[in-house]
Amino acid sequence: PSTVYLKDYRVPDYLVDSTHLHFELQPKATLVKSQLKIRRNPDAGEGLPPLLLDGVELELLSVSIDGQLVPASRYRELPEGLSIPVDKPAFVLEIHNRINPEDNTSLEGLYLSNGMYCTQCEAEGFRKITYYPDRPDVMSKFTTTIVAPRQYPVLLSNGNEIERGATEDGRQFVTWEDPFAKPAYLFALVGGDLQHVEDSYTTSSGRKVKLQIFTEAKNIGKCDHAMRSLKKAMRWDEAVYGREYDLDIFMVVAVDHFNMGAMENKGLNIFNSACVLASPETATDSSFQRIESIVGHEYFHNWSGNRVTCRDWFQLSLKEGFTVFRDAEFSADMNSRAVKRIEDVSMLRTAQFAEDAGPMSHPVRPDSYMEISNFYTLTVYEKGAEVVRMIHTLLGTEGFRKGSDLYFERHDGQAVTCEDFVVAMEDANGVDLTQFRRWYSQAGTPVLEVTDAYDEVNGNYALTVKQSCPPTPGQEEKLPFHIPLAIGLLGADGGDLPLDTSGTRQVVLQVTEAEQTFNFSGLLEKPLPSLLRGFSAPVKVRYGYSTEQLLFLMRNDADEFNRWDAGQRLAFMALEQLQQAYRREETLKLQPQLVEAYRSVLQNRDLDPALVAKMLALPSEQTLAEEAEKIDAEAIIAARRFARAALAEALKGDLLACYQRLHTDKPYSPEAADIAERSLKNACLAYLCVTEEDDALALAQVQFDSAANMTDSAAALSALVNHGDTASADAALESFYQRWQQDTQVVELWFGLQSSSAKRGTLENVRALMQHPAFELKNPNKVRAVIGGFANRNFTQFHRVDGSGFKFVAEQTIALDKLNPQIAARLVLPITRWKKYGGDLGEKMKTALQSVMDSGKLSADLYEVVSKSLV
Ligand code: HT7
Ligand code: ZN
Repeated sequence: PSTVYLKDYRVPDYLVDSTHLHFELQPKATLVKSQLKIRRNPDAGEGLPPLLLDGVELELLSVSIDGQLVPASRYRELPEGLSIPVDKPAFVLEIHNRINPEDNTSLEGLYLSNGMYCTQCEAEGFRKITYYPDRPDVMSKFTTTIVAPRQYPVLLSNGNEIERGATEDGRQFVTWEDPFAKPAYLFALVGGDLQHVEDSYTTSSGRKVKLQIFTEAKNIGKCDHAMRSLKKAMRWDEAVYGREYDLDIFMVVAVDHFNMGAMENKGLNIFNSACVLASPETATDSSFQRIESIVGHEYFHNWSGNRVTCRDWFQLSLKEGFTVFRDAEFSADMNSRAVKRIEDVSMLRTAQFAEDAGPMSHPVRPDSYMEISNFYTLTVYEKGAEVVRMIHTLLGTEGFRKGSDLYFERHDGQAVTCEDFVVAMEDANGVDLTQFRRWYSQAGTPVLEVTDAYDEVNGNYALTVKQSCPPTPGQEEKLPFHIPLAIGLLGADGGDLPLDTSGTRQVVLQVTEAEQTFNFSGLLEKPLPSLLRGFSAPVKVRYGYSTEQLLFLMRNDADEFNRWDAGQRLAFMALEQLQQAYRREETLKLQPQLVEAYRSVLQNRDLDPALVAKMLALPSEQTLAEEAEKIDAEAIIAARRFARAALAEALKGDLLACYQRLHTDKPYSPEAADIAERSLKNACLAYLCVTEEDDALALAQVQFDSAANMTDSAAALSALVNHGDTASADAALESFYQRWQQDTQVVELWFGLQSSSAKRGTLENVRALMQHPAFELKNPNKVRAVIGGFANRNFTQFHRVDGSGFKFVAEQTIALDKLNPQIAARLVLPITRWKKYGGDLGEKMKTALQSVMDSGKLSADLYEVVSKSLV
């Protein structure tokens, strides 16, 4: 596969003013007719170069220009496209081709999912439908006619329905027209036997929008939460960004086979069923919250992505980073802000930091790629969102809004760059973000070494910040970043000290140099710094906090995020000591201060219960692995297991009291306050079961037997699966499956609970799950639940010292690559980080990775990841 470089970007030679598509749906031979009004791009230079169209796995039937058939000898079929000679600056091109949705297991282009036709065109899937200039800077007005037999009564595409009727041979047709010009990646088509729920939304300017969610009949009772979330998102975007919806209809369709979470096609969002369908009986609280955020995310793309789109795929973070920032703020406003931030930062620190330090490390705006699908990454999405958040922090809420207003106004209907976004922010606020731009071009996670000095004679406090950034592939040296560092200074009474004469108690320091000292005067006591409040930048902060100082921050910091973070640092230090003791074969002992800190958190009734649940959770094994210089999996597992057991034993009285207080028979509601209480209650249950005591396991059994919602049921099942005797776990798993076997989303949860269990998810059991009738290698959700659950969420079994876990992932990757390259390229990721492991385990991981490389011809997707990771 060849490499595409950002520096090689050229404007398109030809533009497409209108696109008329005509589909005759058939499982193995869908006929596609496209009529494109093409004209020479005046910005592209002189002459009439050949028209180059992208096309992959298409059966070409005919090419006509202005109604005249072009003989096959005149055009050239290329390995991935078509080259057509051009002799006039404007013409109508008509192409007929055939495609095979039934055999399309890549889930890009047009495919069948459980008998439903659907499309996925981002990033480069449209070229699997017909020949087209499949690039985001070619924007066209689409009209789409779908013809299908009557067993597919619902036929949908983008925009408004303008006509429907019957064909002479008894099939039906529907025509859709999208009034907004769009790139091909936003095209969508759906055909199936679907039901829908309907509602409406009146925009602030008084326009009534029809809202419809389509799904198979059996899931029609699972659409209410998504509908409520959609209406909340529409209201929020009006209130916070002044953005209204622009069509008269907004449709959402749920499909079972989908490579990602959802897709923001104009007016016709397509969702992975797992990211839209929920009912209290079948979905957990985290699934409810995930749905709210993804429904918001896709809706927000209507402005940040569709009305203003990307010039090229290197600019992906322009829409994704901005939209993740928007959805995170939406979720924070709908739920607990601190808890949302903790969840996002935990994920960033664990998985994005690991990506940034690994072989596929790339900037938020990559410079090159072989396969763009590999760059739908945590760096582009989550770090990209942090970059937008930092702009928000630097400009303030009002300044950011002025910037986003200017951005949308200036670029509505255009395909633009990250640079255009930053320039709009600068122009609207009269600021200079020149140095800040390095966040888009430099990869790697910056590290801040912070030291301080207090002069009690003159009350001066000096905070010195040294920044550095480790080398990443192709970037040995980094220039200093512009880092907004939010801080507060705590006095002995735990309150924030005034930082200047105006009494400000929190400041955002502008860190721009490799080393910089910030001075604060008039301080009557030596303060304790609370650094990087709210995680104001995606960096690592090193400061030599003592145990006492962390305990103090945990109790007193005005910033809830930093209270949690102090607890994490404390736990991390304790786990580090345990790992060392384990390696030295010493008796393990947990710091008593940590136990007491957890006890007081547990007893603190003033804190949000969801925050308490987060504060009680030890850093995950993956987080510990990310922080380590070299990963010692065995020591990490032993240390964490010991600490958890010691905490459970020491705190069992408090855990039980808290569990009993929160375990009420209140009816289920997905409101934030109720979710918070359930999260703490179930965190207590999980800890109690770590003791393996009969009383605790009996609580789990009773909760499992009587639960009236999936959150409680799944939490109890998880406790039984991970603790206690195998017979009870077997019985619980079996009864759960018997009850829910017809429900796809619950079965996925059931798979995931087992494959990610240290106790249950042994390699033998995971292989057995793959033989289960409900498992399907062609369905990414099943692969993510079973194989992904094992490789990404079962640290213990995946790291078995014989390397069998790595070998298994390699085998499955090879098998999957034949069906779905995008998913194969993601599945392989856990075995690409072999360099971070010392000794034998690292060697075994590398051997497994090499076996993928040596297995024969790989897809471009998989080849890129494996070849870059073997260097
Ligand atoms: N913008 C959407 C991206 C997407 C995608 C990309 C590659 C392959 C399959 C895909 N499905 C959806 C999702 C989003 O960020 O909203
Ligand atoms: Zn997105």
